[in-house]
Amino acid sequence: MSPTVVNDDYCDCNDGSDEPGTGACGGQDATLFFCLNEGGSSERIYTSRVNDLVCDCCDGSDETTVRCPNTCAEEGAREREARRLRAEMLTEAINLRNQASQDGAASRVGWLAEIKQLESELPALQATHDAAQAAKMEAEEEKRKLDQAQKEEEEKTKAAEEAAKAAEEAGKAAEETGKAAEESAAPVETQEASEEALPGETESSKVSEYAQWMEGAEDSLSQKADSGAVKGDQDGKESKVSEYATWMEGAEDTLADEGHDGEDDVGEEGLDGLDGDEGEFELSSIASQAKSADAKEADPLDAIRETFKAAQTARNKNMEETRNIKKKVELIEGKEAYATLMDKTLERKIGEYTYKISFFNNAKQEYTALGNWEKWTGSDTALFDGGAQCWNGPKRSLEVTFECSIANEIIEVHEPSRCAYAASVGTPAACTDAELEGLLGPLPTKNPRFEL
Ligand code: MAN
Repeated sequence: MSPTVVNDDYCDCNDGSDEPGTGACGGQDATLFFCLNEGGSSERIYTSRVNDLVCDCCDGSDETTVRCPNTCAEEGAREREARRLRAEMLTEAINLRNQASQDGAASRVGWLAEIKQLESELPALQATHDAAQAAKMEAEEEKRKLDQAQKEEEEKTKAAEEAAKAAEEAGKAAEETGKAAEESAAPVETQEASEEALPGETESSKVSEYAQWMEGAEDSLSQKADSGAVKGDQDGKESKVSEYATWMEGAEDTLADEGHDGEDDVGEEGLDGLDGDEGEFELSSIASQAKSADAKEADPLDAIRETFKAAQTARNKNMEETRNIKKKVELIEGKEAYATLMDKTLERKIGEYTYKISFFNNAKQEYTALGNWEKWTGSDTALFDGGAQCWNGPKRSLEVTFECSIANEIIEVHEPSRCAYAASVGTPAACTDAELEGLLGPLPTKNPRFEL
């Protein structure tokens, strides 16, 4: 191409390279107009801005037809002051970051030591747990057996009570029979057989024993009715009858008081009438009930269970602490300066909502969950997700971008799409040495912003 086509105010090349000094090739960003801006920051601008009658460069070099005053010295001074202030803040922030980084590293060492300690304590806690668990299982098995035995005993007692009741009824029937016999003056039978049939009175033989005895008593009563002598008989059967009657009276009271459920206390009257072997039988049943009531109050198994629970809690606590500390260690791996945010909640009201971000746990918009800490997504970005379900939308989530700042603070929160939030969080941890170095050097050349 002939050199005459350069800056002839006619665009010959698509990349605008033939018109760097005119606006003829506007609309492309491959070739930009450069203003030196002596005393200020040099700048590249779109060629469409050249000779558009608007002063863009502080030295006025982009306009040939209008006179632009040179403002570079003032602009340069303002920029240098802004950079100086930023560098000052950054120097302080970097000191804070370095301190935080050291503290984070120290915390990490401490956490690793804690993990080691916890892990060394775990085997003993586990052993105690296992022993307590075995003791509990053994005691429970023992109790199960005892309960079973007690149940059987209770069933036996119940059966005996029922038998006694039946006996009472039979007794009444016998009395009636006796009366009838008396009335009809039936022939007297011998008593020998029934006398022989009275064995030692044991609980188990009580029913049949009673039946046998009752037969004899019946006979005896008929006989006595005949002879007119009820008292003072030498063979003692009459005393047996009255003894039974006394016992029965007591037993009746006892049963009435017990209500047959074995739960209520037995009244004194229930015990008064008890006498002899039958009495002992009832007493032992009452005693066993009382015993089981006591057992309810202070079951030794409770203590064994408590011991196990305590051992389990201690073991689980150890394991949970280890897990939590390991999480912390992982979280700040390579990001030690961010340890200052650990367990810290930053809060800021933006628009109608107060946002709360708790590191590294969860984020909230008022009481609405924006999510739980999920992970780092980059060197200075992170994600909270799984928050409250958005009506007709996704679960809420929050993306955090960390920015260099002198303090830990929420700078901004917005909602780029419904229920997907983005926060900018300032922290010294995000400050870089590179930025400070840049600020301490010469003013950089400005480039156009491409968001146009
Ligand atoms: C609430 C807030 C808003 C969100 C809507 C979605 O009003 O959480 O941020 O956009 O719910 O319904």
